[in-house]
Amino acid sequence: MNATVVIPTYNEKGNVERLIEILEKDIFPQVKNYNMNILVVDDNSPDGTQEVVRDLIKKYKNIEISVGTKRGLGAAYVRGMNHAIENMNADILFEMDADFFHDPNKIPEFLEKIDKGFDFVIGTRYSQGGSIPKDWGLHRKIMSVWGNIFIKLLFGREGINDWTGGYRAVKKEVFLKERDKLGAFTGYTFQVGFLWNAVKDGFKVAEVPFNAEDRTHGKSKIPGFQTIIRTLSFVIKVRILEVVSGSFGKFLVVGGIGFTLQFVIYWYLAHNTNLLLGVASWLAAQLAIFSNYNLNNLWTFRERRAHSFLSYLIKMSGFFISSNIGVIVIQSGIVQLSEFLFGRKYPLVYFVVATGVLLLYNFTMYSKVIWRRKPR
Ligand SMILES: Nc1nc2c(ncn2[C@@H]2O[C@H](COP(=O)(O)OP(=O)(O)OP(=O)(O)O)[C@@H](O)[C@H]2O)c(=O)[nH]1
Ligand SMILES: [Mg+2]
Repeated sequence: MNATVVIPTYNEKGNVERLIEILEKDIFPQVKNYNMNILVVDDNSPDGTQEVVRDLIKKYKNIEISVGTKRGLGAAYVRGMNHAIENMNADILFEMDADFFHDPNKIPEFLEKIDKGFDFVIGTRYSQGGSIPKDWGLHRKIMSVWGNIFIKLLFGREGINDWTGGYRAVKKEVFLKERDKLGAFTGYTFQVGFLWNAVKDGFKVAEVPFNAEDRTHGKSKIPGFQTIIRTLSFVIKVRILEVVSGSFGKFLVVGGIGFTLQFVIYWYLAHNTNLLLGVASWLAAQLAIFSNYNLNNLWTFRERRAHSFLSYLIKMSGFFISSNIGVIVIQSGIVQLSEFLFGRKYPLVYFVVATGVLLLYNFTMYSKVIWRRKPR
């Protein structure tokens, strides 16, 4: 198996030579079951990074360089990983900064995780055993810690504690699968977007904690405010899309249709008949339940839908019974109690309040069922 450490560089003359020497002399000899290679991805750094690397290429046989125009970190990684797979036969691709932010001593640990069957191994600064640089200014520490907490909370994926870090090892299959989506990502969005898409596609993620070190050479490119805003917008956008297209979104759409149906019928009965409002609400609910059952059966729970007509009827009876408990006890109950207490003056208010409480009740039941079926 071949592993290539892909190192993007922009003006890293002062770092890249030292890093490559350490990799070659101290780290690679510790790795027994992989052929280790290095690919420097330089975007025509004006400081002479390329010349330094070309000298090292003469010295070591396992180094290559890919030169191109500067189009951001995402584009550099896509170009580099393509090069590593096509020209260097890489099975495993490492992401690593040139500035010693990433402790090279951890490389063997990443490969152990790969050997255990993980597809995407991430270095983490935010779990036990990891840390951010002690000498970072307060401003940068706060941005880094809170940015990551925000992303972690929004994504809510257990066991992933560092979404923005750039120290990683991935199997080439992961890169090939996600490649087309990556070129457009810049800055942190590349790291977040790559990991997010891999997680969505079911690749297995493991973590390796490491202590990040601030650069001692070269210019620090403190992340611009815009970069951070762009990354956070990306996170919010993909999460909303996920919720809307997921079963919870479908549940809400189905419930919304049911609600509309029930409301129209209830409104008609309230104004055109002498039925007690509780009875009118209950009758209208029967149509909503019928609609909810069928839409959920055909759409939300498509994979688990009833296949024979008999099981369709049995499931529907169960659904009607459980739904009616909510509808009679909670919804009609509140509407009827309100009519007794306040008279027939505000049918709309009674109905909206009752339905709100019903929704909370349904949602609680729903998440309890979901929680029971998928214990994590
Ligand atoms: N090829 C290429 N490499 C880049 C580009 N931007 C950054 N890099 C490299 O990517 C790695 C990470 O960038 P850094 O400049 O260290 O960014 P940072 O870690 O957020 O900030 P500092 O460490 O404080 O500078 C370094 O090795 C950079 O040289 C780019 O546009 N093209
Ligand atoms: Mg850095």
